[in-house]
Amino acid sequence: MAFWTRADALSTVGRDNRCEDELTMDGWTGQILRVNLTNGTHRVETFSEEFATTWIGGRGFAVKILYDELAPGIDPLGPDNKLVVAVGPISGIPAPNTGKTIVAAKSPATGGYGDGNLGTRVTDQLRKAGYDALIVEGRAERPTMLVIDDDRVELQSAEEVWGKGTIETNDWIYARYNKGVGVLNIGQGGENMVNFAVIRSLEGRSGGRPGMGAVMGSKLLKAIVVKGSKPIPQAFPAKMKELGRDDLREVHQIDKEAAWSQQGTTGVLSWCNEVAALPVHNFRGTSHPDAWMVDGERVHAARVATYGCPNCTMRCGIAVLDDEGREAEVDYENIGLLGPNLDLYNLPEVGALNYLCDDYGLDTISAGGVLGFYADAIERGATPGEPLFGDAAGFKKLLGKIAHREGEIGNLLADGVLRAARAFGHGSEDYAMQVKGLEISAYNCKFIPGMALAFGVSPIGAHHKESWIITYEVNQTPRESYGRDKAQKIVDLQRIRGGLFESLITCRFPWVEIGWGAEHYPIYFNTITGNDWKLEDFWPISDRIYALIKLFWLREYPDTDRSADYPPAAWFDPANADTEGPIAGRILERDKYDSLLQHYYDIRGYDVRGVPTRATLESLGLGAEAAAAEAHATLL
Ligand code: PTT
Ligand code: SF4
Repeated sequence: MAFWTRADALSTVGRDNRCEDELTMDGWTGQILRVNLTNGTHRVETFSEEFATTWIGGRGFAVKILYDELAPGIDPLGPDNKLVVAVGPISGIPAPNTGKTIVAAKSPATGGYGDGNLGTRVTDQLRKAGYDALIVEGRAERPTMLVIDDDRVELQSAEEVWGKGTIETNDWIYARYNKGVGVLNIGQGGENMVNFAVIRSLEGRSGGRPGMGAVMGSKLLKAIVVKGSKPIPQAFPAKMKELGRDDLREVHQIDKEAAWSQQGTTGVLSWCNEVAALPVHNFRGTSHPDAWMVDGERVHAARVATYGCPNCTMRCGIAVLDDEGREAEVDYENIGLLGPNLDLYNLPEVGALNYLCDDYGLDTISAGGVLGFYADAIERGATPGEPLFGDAAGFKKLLGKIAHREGEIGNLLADGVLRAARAFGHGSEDYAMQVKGLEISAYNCKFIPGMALAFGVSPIGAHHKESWIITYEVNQTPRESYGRDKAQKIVDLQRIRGGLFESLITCRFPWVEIGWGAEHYPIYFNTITGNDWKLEDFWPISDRIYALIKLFWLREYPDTDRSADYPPAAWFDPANADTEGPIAGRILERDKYDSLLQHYYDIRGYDVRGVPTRATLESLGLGAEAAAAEAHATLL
């Protein structure tokens, strides 16, 4: 066990021209805590105001740090990878839904940049402890818990809970500290380095789909606990307090009136079923007559508890009882992929799979994708095995094997669908539902071109969070269109969802779900930082973040081409078209998808491979990064 006080504090990441006693700047603490698990040291580093306003926070800080500090080709599960936990200027401020944090690292699932966003008390506690980001590097010798208490940074043994699930681990931590501390922890999935292991925080909150939990596990880091007591630096604290209080009240009023408060994200299931967008039977089908049995109304009726992130009145985490009477928090993605995608239409059974994913610390989306793919591969004869679709008990057992990497199949499936498909062969890669190695979220886009492209060009692999164009596309545009307007809409959504919300950093649901205008966010930003920015001032920053993420991928995959931005072959296969329903006989068209992709590249200033051009990089202030990138690949 190592214990540190603020030992070798104050090295610098670009000085901020302030004296060392005065480390804060309005809106940011100006400090990053770096912890090395190999040698048990830590140091506090400062960053400049220029760094802050160039990258804002959250994903912006994370990609800049990882791009600068990770050598290309490192093993994502080796000691050279780094885990970045980062917040932003409005994180943790008492204003609507600001309790979110980014966790980021090189992804073991994709080999590229990976991150996730989760609600946690770490958000405000890290800021109150005096840091805008935490970098964890190296690898501990034994199972370890990192405890940050303002300036005190301590490594404690976590041997007692190694091998335990996230629920028991969380209780163990709460028994040692009061419940006000911020906690990030992993379960057996992370410990065993399952490629889609997530990090868990409060009840019902999970993040880091592309294996951020596995990165923690590879470092033998079971948990991070954060306590802080300092004020968060703000330009106009009294004004912010008043504004935040009024806006929290207003959001709550709107939310109470909205259908959202009844069903949360699960409300979208019946819509997906109706418009033929639901993943059924490993994405082979797009709707099912029994889907109503696991829809938002059923979830609302079965609700036994409600979970939420800090500073949130919308509290979207709805818990139902699973088939063993345990509380399971169900979201649309979880139900879609662990339910209809596996031919399961019994809510308590679906809840049980959800509960196990939470406790093992596995991503529900990828877990559902992996289970569905394996059942499909058996059915199609690509691999031997007993039929699995509809077999809740069989899927539960398999999840346990995956979480423990038990046996040949458990170990293989723990690597995700792409690697499993490569091992099975027999053309199974065509129906391995993933992009860049990350399993597709619960939207079946066999005839939704814009949303298919959104998965294709998501910067972390197939995640819906960057650009959820689907409702706009299906409800407001000709679904069969591959026009430039859809590519433009994707870029617009990426700028706000993947750029603004992921760097500021705050939950996007008030904006997405109840129409809380985006114009509120520059107001919060300005009140906290003392700046005078408009919404459009954030777009170049968003574009810069996306471009640097692209360079991260390019460095890892110098031979990349546009095929990396394609969804799986199943969505282009006429034999896979629905035979009845609203999209009967329709399927994505490859040449038209390619032209839509080209529109996207053109709007973004990327070349035909999907790589930002030198001119684009220079216009985004990434000239130095462009020059460095030339060492790995040619830029146009
Ligand atoms: C997110 C992904 C999602 S997206 C869901 S349901 W969703 C799944 N939830 C899981 C879960 O639960 N348990 C589990 N073991 N794995 C899970 N994996 C899946 O993780 C999440 C909410 C949701 S619920 C969404 S859309 C919004 N996402 C936001 C985002 O990305 N950014 C942002 N600024 N605000 C957001 N608000 C909403 O937050 P990942 P959370 Mg999660 C049980 O992290 O890696 O991005 O994957 O964060 O605090 O749980 O909130 O219909
Ligand atoms: Fe968390 Fe949901 Fe509230 Fe967003 S709306 S902050 S995800 S509880």
